[in-house]
Amino acid sequence: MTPDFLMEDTIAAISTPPGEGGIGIVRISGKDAKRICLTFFKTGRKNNELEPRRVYYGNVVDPDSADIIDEAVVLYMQGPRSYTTQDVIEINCHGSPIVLKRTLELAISSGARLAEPGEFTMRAFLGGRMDLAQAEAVMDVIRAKTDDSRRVALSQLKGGLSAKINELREDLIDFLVQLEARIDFCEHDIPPLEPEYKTQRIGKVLEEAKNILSGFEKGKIYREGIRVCIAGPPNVGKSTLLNTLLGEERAIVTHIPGTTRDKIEETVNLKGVPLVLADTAGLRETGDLVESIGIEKTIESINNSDLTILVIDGSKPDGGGLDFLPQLPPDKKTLVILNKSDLGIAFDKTKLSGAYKPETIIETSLLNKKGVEKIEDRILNLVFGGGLDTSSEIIISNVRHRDAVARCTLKLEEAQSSVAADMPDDFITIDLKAALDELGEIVGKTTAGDLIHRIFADFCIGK
Ligand SMILES: Nc1nc2c(ncn2[C@@H]2O[C@H](COP(=O)(O)OP(=O)(O)OP(=O)(O)O)[C@@H](O)[C@H]2O)c(=O)[nH]1
Ligand SMILES: [Mg+2]
Repeated sequence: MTPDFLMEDTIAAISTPPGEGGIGIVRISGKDAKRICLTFFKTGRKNNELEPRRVYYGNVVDPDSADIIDEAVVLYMQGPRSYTTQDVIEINCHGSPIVLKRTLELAISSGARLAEPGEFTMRAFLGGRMDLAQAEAVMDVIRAKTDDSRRVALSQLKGGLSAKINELREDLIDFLVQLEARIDFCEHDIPPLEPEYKTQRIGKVLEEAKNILSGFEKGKIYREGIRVCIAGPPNVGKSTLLNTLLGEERAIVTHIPGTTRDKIEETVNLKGVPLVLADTAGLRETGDLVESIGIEKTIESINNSDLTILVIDGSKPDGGGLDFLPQLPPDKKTLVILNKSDLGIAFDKTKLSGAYKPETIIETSLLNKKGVEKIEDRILNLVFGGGLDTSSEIIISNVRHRDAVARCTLKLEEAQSSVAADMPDDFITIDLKAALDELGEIVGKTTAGDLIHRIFADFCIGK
């Protein structure tokens, strides 16, 4: 792929979040960045020039009206030693939406084009400053929900995943060279490879690829969080549970059944793991239109969750009304909370024993904050099976990477079958080359242009 035409225009965008702030930054990247900036940035010196790696104080001035838009500090980073590998200008203004908009408009009227989402990082990739997996990690660092999420993303940004993938690619290439040599030259020049040797070489890469795959679920959780739906009959303490886990009075709690009508979603940090908690409308038969829409949302939320916390009123023989509960999918991870234990447990737990394992049923009194830690431990246990170490292993978190590794393992397995069936080496090399391409897609060595555009379209503007 020739990246030149994608790097041709000079692009500009507001790189700080919308709204008011102490400072706001307009970023410009491309060969005309400096010229464009100098058409409206005035340092007040005789020669209005910018030297690389220096910081300049001056004014942003509309060249047509001579109107001073704001004071600003400008940094000039000369390519290739910049984020995008091109000339980059950062104009630090006051964090005012109007100032930033006017400054961006001046950059555009002076010849820059409005950057597309992720276009600065796409240039960093196309310019060879980072590979595709690293570029994708930029957004994961920005969006990290907890410190552990950040650590996983940063390790990918620093090239941890890329190094592992490149190691596997090198292994495959090295083996392919040996096979190709035997295809190209006749047998008496080089002795053929033993089938055991071939199996061992492919098997090693296959095993490592499978190891990477097995860490995906964990990685995805760090990246996106666990979606937890709190559901159950009305008035059992669902909103109390949300507030307790959140540590603030987010949802309204009253003694009136049907208090929560619309779904409330909040993210909490549970020992480094992001939980996206949804408090929902209590499930019951109702003639109320608003409430029945809320109940539809509850059922949708249960279906979309990774984990359902079913709260019931343990002090009542009927659990507060279990008849209206939807059939939970059998493979759904579920935790059952028998709440209000301070009033005595009247609910017969054996009613649950067919459907739920005893360790997933917890008695609590949320009013007295009893049993909360147990809930937290069981959530982590259900999702991770206990293990929670982000420091040592390579963790993949991105579906695109997972799919590529999965396709790679399929190709390696096909190659193994060809070896077992004593097929000629050219058959084996076809599968190995396909496996190699799949790994190349992760780091961007064999990735199609339109896919690259799609990947960066998921970024925010100005990054
Ligand atoms: N005794 C006792 N009362 C509790 C406990 N937990 C919650 N409550 C009370 O139960 C009532 C209902 O609590 P909510 O958290 O609003 O219940 P909910 O399930 O969200 O109810 P809806 O939104 O109506 O579906 C409130 O008066 C709470 O104070 C508990 O452990 N013990
Ligand atoms: Mg509620």
